[in-house]
Amino acid sequence: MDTSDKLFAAACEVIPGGVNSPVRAWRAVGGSPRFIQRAAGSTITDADGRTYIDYVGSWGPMILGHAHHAVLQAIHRAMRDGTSFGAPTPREIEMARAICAAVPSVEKVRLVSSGTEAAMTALRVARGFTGRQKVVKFAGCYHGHVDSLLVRAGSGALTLGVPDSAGVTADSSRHTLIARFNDIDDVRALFADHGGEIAAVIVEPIVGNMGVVVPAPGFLEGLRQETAAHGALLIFDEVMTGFRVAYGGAQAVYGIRPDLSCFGKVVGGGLPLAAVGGRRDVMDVLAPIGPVYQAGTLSGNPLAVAAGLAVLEEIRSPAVFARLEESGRRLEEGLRESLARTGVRACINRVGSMWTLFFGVDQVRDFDDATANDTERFARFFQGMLRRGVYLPPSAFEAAFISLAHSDDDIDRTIKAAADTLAEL
Ligand code: KE4
Repeated sequence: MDTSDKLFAAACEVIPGGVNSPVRAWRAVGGSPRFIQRAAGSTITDADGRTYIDYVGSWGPMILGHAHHAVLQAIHRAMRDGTSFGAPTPREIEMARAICAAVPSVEKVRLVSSGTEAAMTALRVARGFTGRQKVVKFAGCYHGHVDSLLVRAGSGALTLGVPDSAGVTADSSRHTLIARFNDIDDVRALFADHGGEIAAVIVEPIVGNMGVVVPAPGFLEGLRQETAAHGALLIFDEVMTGFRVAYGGAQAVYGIRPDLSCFGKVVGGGLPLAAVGGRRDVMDVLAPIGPVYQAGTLSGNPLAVAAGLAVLEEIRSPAVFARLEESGRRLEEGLRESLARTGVRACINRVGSMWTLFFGVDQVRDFDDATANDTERFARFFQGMLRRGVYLPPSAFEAAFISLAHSDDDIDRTIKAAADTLAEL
C-alpha cells in the first residue's frame, strides 16, 4: 500500500467515502484517490512524492496554475489585516465593480461562498422577482447540490450514476421541469404547457458537467427569446465558464445577455468565493432592500476576495485567452492525431482551455449522447494517463482544464502519454 492508500483508509474512517466531495473518490475510475501534498504551476504532487501534470485544476479555479505568486502575495497581504470581519470591506466593492466591468449584463452582484449558493440564490431571486414557482433546467447540467436542481443533474451526480439524489423530497423538486440541452423545441413545449408559471430557465451556457457540450447554433438565442416572450428570467450558470472561456464568460463568446448569472471557481482564485449578479431591478429584490432573503457568514471573505481580484488582474488581457486557446488547440490536435493513429473511437469537445475526451461515440451534443460514452474505456484511459504522470478529472462527465502555467512541453508530454495509453487500450 502506498501512502495515498493508507491515507484513504484512514479518511474513510471519519469522512463519508473518505472525501469531502464525491467525485474526488475515484468511484468511476477505480483505485483509490491520490492524496495531494502540494501543487505548483501546472503540476500537483501526491503524498508519495509523485508529480503529475494537472488537468483538474481544482475543477476550474486554477486558470493561472497552482500557487501563483500574485495570488499568494494577495492572500498574504490580506491575512495580515485579519481573516474575516462579518462587515463590509472596501475590497468587496472592488470585486463587484470588476465583475460588472467584465460582464455587461451584470449591474449588481451579491458575493457568496460557493457555486451552489450562487445558483440557489439565483433561483430564489427569480422566483421572488416573478412571483412564479417553476424553473427549467437541462438534463445533465449541474448547478451545485441545491435540492430543487438535483434532478437529472450532471457532474458527480451523473458520475455516480444517480442523477437524482436521495433526500430530495418530491415537494422540493416538483416545480423543476427538465428539458434536453440543445433542443429548443423541448423548451418551447414546456413554455407552451407552463408558460405563465415558469420563473426562470437555468443553463450552463457551455456545459461542463456532462463533460464539455457546446450549445448548438441558435440554442442560447432561442432560450433568450423564449424566456423574454413569457416573462421568465434567463439564468446563465457561469460558475465554470465565467472568466474561463473568455474574460466576460460564455455570454461574451455567444453575445447573449441573460438576466442573472452565477460565477465561481476562477473568480475566487481557489478560495471559497462565488457570486450571483444581473439586472439591477432583479438583484434589488434581495434583502436587506428587497423581500428575498439571502445571507452568509463568510460572504465576501477578505482573503477570498483578495485572491480573486489577483486572478482577475492577471487574466484581463486578451492575450491570456489567446494563449489558453493555443494550448487547447495544440492539445486537441495532438489527441486527435493519436486517436486517428490508434483507431480508438472517441470524440473531443473543447472550448478554449476546457475539454473532454469521450470514448465510444462520434459526437456528444446532449445528455443522451454523453451518457452513451464508454465510461469503462475512459477509466482505463484515466489510469494509463495517471501511470504516465498525467492527472485527468476522475470522471467521463467532467471538463478538464488547461492553465496558463501549462507549458508547450507539458502539452507535448500529455500528447505522448495519450498516444501510449491509447495504444494499449
Ligand atoms: P460549488 O458549490 O461546487 O462551488 O459549485 C457548484 C457548481 C455550480 N455550477 C456549475 C456549472 C458547476 O460546475 C459547479 C461545480 N462543479 C463541480 C465539477 N464539475 C465541482 C467539483 C465537485 O463537485 O467536487
